Amino acid sequence: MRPLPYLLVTFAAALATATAIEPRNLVQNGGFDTIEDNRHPHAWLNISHENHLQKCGISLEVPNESGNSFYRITKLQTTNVGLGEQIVPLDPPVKRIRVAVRLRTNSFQRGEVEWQAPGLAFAWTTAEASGRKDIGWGKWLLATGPSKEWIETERVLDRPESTTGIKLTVLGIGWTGVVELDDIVVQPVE
Ligand SMILES: [Ca+2]
Repeated sequence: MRPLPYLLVTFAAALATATAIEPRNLVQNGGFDTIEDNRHPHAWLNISHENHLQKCGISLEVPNESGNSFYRITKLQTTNVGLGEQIVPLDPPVKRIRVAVRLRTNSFQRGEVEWQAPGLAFAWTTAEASGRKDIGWGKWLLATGPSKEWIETERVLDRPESTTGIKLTVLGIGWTGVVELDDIVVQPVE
């Protein structure tokens, strides 16, 4: 039989493992490493029909640069359209999350208002179908200006009680230009 102190230490370690929140990324295919139909990024719902995208002057690609894949949106018109969506479920113990994305926005023209910029929008989701709760644009991860380099932006958000997940939407509202996204992260931090 093992001595009591050994058992206590083992029990404490097991408890710590059970309660600690792992810093894992909950987003599926946040790095755009896998594609479907040789074209669409896996796990990102394409919410607009192909014909509609063409009519709106939009093309979506998953190019590869030195072995790294990313999402590229070319948008020639100011038409409003959603360009990819993923709902990330959050387990009840998660109180706070870090959301991050890398953006490269070689050339883009903002829409008429400040939030009409390329990037990632969020909304909390709840179990009820009608229960989507918007998160204001001030907390979205949007490009602040053209950049030839990749720029990572992040926010830490407190998850409201009764919400069950966060919906990420790649937004195409008002802006025109070429925008690239990579390494999208939703990470529990508390
Ligand atoms: Ca990538």
